[in-house]
Amino acid sequence: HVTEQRHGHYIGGEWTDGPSAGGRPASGRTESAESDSFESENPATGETLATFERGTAADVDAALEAATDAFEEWRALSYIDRAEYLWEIYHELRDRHEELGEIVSKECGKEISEGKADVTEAWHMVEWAAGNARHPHGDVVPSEVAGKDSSMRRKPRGVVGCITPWNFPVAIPFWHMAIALVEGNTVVWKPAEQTPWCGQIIAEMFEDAGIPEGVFNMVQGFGDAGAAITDDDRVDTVLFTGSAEVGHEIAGKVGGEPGKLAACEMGGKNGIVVTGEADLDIAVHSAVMSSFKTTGQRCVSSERLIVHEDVYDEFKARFVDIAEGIAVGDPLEEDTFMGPVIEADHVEKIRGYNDLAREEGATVLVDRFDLADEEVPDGYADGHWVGPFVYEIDYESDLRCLNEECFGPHVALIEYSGDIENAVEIHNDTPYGLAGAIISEDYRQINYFRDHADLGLAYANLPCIGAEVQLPFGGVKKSGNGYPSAREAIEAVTERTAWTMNNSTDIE
Ligand code: TXE
Repeated sequence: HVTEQRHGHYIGGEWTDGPSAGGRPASGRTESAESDSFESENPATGETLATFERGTAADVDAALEAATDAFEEWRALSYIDRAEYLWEIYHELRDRHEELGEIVSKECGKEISEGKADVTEAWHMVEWAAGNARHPHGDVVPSEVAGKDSSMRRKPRGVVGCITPWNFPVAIPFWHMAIALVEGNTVVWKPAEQTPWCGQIIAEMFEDAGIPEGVFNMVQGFGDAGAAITDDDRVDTVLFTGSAEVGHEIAGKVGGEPGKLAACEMGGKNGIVVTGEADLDIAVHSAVMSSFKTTGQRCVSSERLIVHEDVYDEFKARFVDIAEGIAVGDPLEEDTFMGPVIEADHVEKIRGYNDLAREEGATVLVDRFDLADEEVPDGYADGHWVGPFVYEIDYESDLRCLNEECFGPHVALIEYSGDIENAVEIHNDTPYGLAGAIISEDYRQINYFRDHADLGLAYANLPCIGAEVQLPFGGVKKSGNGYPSAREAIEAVTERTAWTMNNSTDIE
């Protein structure tokens, strides 16, 4: 449905340009002079893809009213009935896999197989959440007193506000929303401002699935619209994935409100430890995949490779060789490994971190930041291109380049000596704690890493790159408070009732 027309919000079961622009139906219309709009851009070409209404507090207010009004009827449905709507969306995601995968690729610059994988991950999440409707739920607990039944029961919390980033524009929204909805909550969602087209298609899927009006609402817009969601008293739970800066602000604000809850997942300064007897084929593959896939813009991308002195030189030579040759190019071409980064400002952010590493004493091993003209695909000169930047540096605790998330193909090699304890000490020496990996053939070192690395997600002999929907996804330290996604999100979107019932006539 994305065409030259301007696209609206989906509020209370209607496409609308929202109260801020007069509340007219949005579809079929051309242009509204009264409200602000914004454009979705293809980061590979710089061309405009489509134009969208820019949501304001008034539009969020209308969406929250619709979600609040819809809550009682939605929660009254059985789990199975609620899950039926999600199964419809599951089929839509499968049916529109190619189309939506291509839109992801066009709108956020991901190489096409990754664009499609974003959609696959979304339906995995929907499958898991909808399947949950037939799983045991709550706990029966033996009572301390004969003749009494005790159990822990779950209830939906009410209205869930979901705020999502651009780097997984289809998967992350479903990580938040699928479980919130099946548990009986209603939702107000704000997609990232960089990926409104994906937001539009997802909202169309909910419409096509016939979800009752007001149960799912989508307001397009920027951080001010996000803040209008988090700050409103009608919102019972906020699920957020995005930057540490905004996540901490939300966790602080919402966490201070009685009865409100926020679960936030922020980024990381992720690391891979390669021990002295590691299999270097696995180590190099893992590091390349984790550091360069999605052009380094995954929550779990690695920016620090902590390598034992016994294998350092060989690892470095092999990693550098691959980084020199990695194919950067048109994300729609299957042989591309890295597409562009999301936007012009992000190119400058990455440039800043590359410069900072130099200033802090790095020896640069690969600098393809400014791609040679012939590396940029024909006709794509206005895209947001960067290539790999790899450096080695002597570890020091307070170097900013080893502590701050760059979110690009910017990778430090750090040599360590001695035991796994030394590697883990370096690994843990950042404010973050999202994802990390150990590459080792020694199970004792692997177990030490598992038990002592400050991480929400830890991998052994695997690229630090993915996530499974049936496991919790979230971080420790600056990387998060709580789990806005996957299994543990149930805790954030349900209320627990400790239920005790007297089955005897004894009233003591
Ligand atoms: O994040 P923001 P951005 C990191 C990564 C990246 C940086 C900035 O380092 O370079 O964050 O990315 C909405 N109240 N990660 O700008 O601003 C915003 O509109 C409520 C890591 O994309 O946090 C968008 O929908 N909402 C991360 C969402 O928050 C607000 C993935 C995320 O935007 C808001 C993405 C406010 N005050 C970026 N301000 C990960 N977890 O891996 C903005 N938003």
